[in-house]
Parts: sequence; C-alpha cells; structure tokens
Amino acid sequence: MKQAREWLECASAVVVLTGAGISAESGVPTFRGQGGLWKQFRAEDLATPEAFGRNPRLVWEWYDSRRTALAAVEPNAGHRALARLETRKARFTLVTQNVDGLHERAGSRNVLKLHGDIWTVRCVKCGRERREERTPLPELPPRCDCGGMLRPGVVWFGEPLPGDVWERAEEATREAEVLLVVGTSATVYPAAGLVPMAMNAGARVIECNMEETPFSSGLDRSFRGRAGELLPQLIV
Ligand code: BV8
Ligand code: ZN
Repeated sequence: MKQAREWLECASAVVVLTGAGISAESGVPTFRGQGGLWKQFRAEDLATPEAFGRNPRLVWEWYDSRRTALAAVEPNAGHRALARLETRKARFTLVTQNVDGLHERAGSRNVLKLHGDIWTVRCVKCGRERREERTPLPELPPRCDCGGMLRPGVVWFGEPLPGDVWERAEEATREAEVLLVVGTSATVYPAAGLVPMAMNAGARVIECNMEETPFSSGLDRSFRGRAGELLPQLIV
C-alpha cells in the first residue's frame, strides 16, 4: 500500500475509472456481485433499446425504482477520497460507468459519465434532453411536452457511448501516469478497454476491488477490499 500511495502522490496526471462497486457502501446494489441488480433481472431483458421498444413500462419501472432508491442514499468515504484527490492534481479525470451521480454529489468536478446519467431523460421523438429528478415519477413511461415518450438518459447495451465523452476518456488515459481502477468487474466494453490502454501507455495501474477481475494479475497493484476503506488509506 505504501508504494501505491507514493505512486499516486508523485503523479501529476491521474485518471480514475469507477464502476458500481464504489457506490455499494452507499447502499446501491451492484450489477454482478452478491445481491447484484442483474440477479433479479438479466441485462438483456432491461438495459437494451430492444427491451425498451418491447416494454417501455417495464424498463421504466426498473429505472424508477433505482432512482427512488438512489434519492435516499449519500456518497461514501470512497467517493469523498476521490474528490479530495482531484484537488491535489494538475491533471485529473474521473471516468465513471455509474449513472447514479454520487461522484458529483461528493464534490468531484471533472467527471466523464461513459454510460450516461439516470437523472436525465431524453425524448425519443424530438430528442430533447433534460434533468428529471422527481421520484417516483408521476406516470410511467413519462411524456415529453411534444407528446413523445421519454427514455432514461443512459447508454444501453448495443448503443454507442457519447462520442465526445469517450474520446476525452481515451485521451486522458493515454496521458495518465497513474490509472486507479475502483469497483468494477471490468467486463463491459469499451469502458474496460481503458485498463489495457493505460498499461500500454506506460501508466502505473492500481486496482481496488472486492473480487479479482480479468486484469488483476497483470496490474502494478491489485488490492482486495472495500473502496470506502481502501481509498482513504491510499489517498491520505
Ligand atoms: C457498445 C446502463 C458499440 C445504465 C450499462 C456481445 C453482444 C452484444 C454486445 C457486446 C458483446 N460483447 C461485447 C459487447 C459490447 C457490450 C459489452 O461490453 N457487453 C458485455 C456484457 C460483454 N457493450 C456495449 O454494448 C456498449 N456499447 O459497445 O456499442 C457500438 C458502437 C457504435 C455504434 C453502435 C454500437 C454499451 C455498454 C453500456 C451498457 N450500459 N448500464 C444503467 O442502467 O446503469 S452497463 C452496466 O455495467 C453499468 O453501467 C455498470 O456500470 C457497467 C459495468 O458494471 P460494473 O460497474 O463493473 O459493476 P459490476 O456489478 O459488474 O461490478 C462491480 C464490482 O465491484 C465487482 O467486481 C465487485 O466485486 C466490486 N465491489 C462490490 N462492492 C465493492 C466492490 N469493490 C470495492 N468496494 C466495494 N464495496
Ligand atoms: Zn419531445
């Protein structure tokens, strides 16, 4: 841990990649770990445009229940440690796969949301996107002023990531001296591809995760444990 702390302290360009695991201690269920969201549902059934086309109400019931649960949670020590780290770095980018908005609530500023934001909605007819924070929503599926149906402002399987966001994430990763990977099973692409990209660019890669991931054995350091406990030890 001491060596990893020094790498992090000495680096001037840092990128952090987070997944559902960093929000677990806030009480937000992960996707694939114990009690994961996908246990009750299969990703293919819900987080795809086809599922939404087939049964928009069912997909909205899932998102509305997640939003309602999220409205009651707070960022945890892991989110706060990353917000502290950002204040000390000349170049810092937080790349997240999470859609819960907890990084911003903890004070992180330069956040790239690869998979969108559960607090935004987009009209399938006129394309207008806006914030919508009411929980629960008054009607499912919610409607746009133009009469079109609103969808969650997130990226589903089979959908491209927001172009500019992905480009900025790649660019930051190529310049990183240290990549810190926290709370992700590193199984969803292209997000997970940032890990080998950082390794190939010569960055030190440090992982904090409850379970082993496909990259763990090849990293500079891979710590097993909770983000809320490990990050405050790494970022003092
Ligand atoms: C794309 C939506 C191309 C928002 C999500 C075969 C068929 C079809 C597609 C594919 C295929 N093979 C590959 C693909 C591409 C596909 C993909 O990667 N599939 C995977 C499943 C194989 N990717 C896509 O479709 C992407 N788009 O490729 O488009 C394209 C290009 C041009 C034009 C058209 C198309 C889109 C991917 C985005 C999908 N949307 N979510 C939402 O509802 O949330 S993904 C979903 O998984 C979430 O966003 C989540 O963030 C993400 C990754 O999961 P994790 O965050 O890692 O969470 P997980 O539960 O898995 O892991 C948590 C980890 O934390 C665990 O390891 C656990 O041990 C650990 N942990 C738990 N507690 C703690 C902890 N660690 C520390 N502390 C703790 N306390
Ligand atoms: Zn509209």
